[in-house]
Amino acid sequence: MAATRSIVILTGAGISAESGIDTFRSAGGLWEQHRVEDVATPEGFARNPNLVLNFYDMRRAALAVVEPNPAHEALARLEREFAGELLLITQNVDDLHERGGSARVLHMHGELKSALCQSCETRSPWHGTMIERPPCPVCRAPTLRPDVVWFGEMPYQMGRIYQALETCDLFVSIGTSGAVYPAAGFVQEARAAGARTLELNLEPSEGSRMFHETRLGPASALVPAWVA
Ligand code: BV8
Repeated sequence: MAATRSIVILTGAGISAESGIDTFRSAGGLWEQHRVEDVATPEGFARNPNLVLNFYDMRRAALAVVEPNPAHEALARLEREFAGELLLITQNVDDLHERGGSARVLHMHGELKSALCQSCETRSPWHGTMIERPPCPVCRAPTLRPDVVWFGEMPYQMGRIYQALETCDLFVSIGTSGAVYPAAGFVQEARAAGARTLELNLEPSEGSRMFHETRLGPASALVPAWVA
C-alpha cells in the first residue's frame, strides 16, 4: 500500500459472521427469520411496533455474547498504522468495529446501541430494551425507535461518503453481498474516480464483476493477510 494515499473501506454483515452475528442473506440468516417489510421498513414499524422493537432488542442483546474477530482487529491496526486518509464505512449496526479497536467508524445504516426520538429527533446512547416504550431521555416522550436506517430511508452521511469515494485511490469492500443500495453502488463511484477496487468476501457478491480484484475466503483470514 506504499503508493496509496486514501483508502475507503466498506464492510457488511460478513465481517461479523465469524463473531457469531447472523448475516442477512445466508441460510438461516436474519431475513429468513423475518420478512424485510415487517421488521426493516417504517411501514412495518407503524403496523406492528412491538414486532420491530423485539427484533432489534434481541439483536442488541446478542452483542453482549459476541466478540470482535481478527478481521475487525486488523482494520483497527490499519487505522493506527496507515499514514494516509482512511474512512471505514460500515453497513453493520453492531459495535464490533469499535470493540475491535477502530476509533472512527461511519455507521451509514445506524447503530443498535443508539436510540432515535421521533418527537425531538435526539439520538441517545442505548443499551437496554425498547419494547416497554421507555421515554426519550431528552424530551420524555414515549417515542423512541431504533436508530437504524430502514428500507426507503436515507442512509447517514451520504455527502461525506461520496466525497471520500471521489478522492480515494483504493476502495475495499469486505463481507457484503452487494444487494442493497446505495452501498452496492460505491464500487462504481470509486472506480469512476480512478480508484483501484478490491473485494474480500466468502463468495462472489452481486457486484464482483465491478471489482479489479476479488479474493474469496473468510474475512478473519483475508483481512489480516491484506492489512499485513
Ligand atoms: C434508500 C439496517 C433512498 C437495519 C439495512 C431497486 C434498485 C436499487 C435500489 C432499490 C430498488 N428498490 C429499492 C431500492 C432501495 C433499497 C434497496 O437497495 N433495496 C434492495 C433490496 C434492492 N435501499 C434503500 O431503501 C436504502 N435507502 O435507497 O434511500 C432515499 C432517497 C431519498 C430520500 C429517502 C430515501 C436504505 C437501505 C438500508 C436498509 N437497512 N440495515 C438493520 O440492520 O436491521 S440493510 C441490511 O442489508 C444491512 O444493513 C446491509 O446494508 C444490507 C446488505 O447486507 P450485507 O451486509 O451485505 O449482508 P448479507 O447477508 O446480504 O451478505 C453478507 C455477505 O457476507 C455475503 O456476501 C456472504 O458471502 C459474506 N460472508 C458471509 N460470511 C463471511 C462473509 N464474508 C467474509 N467472511 C465471512 N466469514
